[in-house]
Amino acid sequence: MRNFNLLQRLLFYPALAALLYACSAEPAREIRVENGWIAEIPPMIAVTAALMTLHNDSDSARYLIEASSPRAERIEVHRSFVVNELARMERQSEVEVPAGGSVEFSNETGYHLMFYGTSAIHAGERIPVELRFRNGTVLHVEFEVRDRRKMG
Ligand SMILES: [Cu+2]
Repeated sequence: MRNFNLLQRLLFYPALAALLYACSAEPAREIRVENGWIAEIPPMIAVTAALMTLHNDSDSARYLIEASSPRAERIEVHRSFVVNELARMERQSEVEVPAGGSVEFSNETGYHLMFYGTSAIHAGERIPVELRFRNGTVLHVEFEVRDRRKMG
């Protein structure tokens, strides 16, 4: 019995240490958001869009799958494009952030976060946003609200 306990302890502590290390060190650093911001919207309009740059400092691709905020009923990941001179946008099930690389959410790439059911937000406010990745990473960030005429 004593030998069994010793074996258990030898197996258990490294496993626990690895788990604690994974919890404390893994999630936050490998993916980061730069320059996240949301377009200000006038009262009575409940839809707006947010832009950002996602950086992946890890050595494998990461995939953004979901976003949410206490200030929006829901957020969808979109990409806009032009078909027959008409602007369209399409929901994305995931956006790849390449290993050691980045993805811009901008007017150039068309990627944006679409906020639905947003109460009036004003330039200068900071809005908490949660970003979820396919590998389980959850990122809590703040987006600054800016005048939409400066969007792009
Ligand atoms: Cu959209």
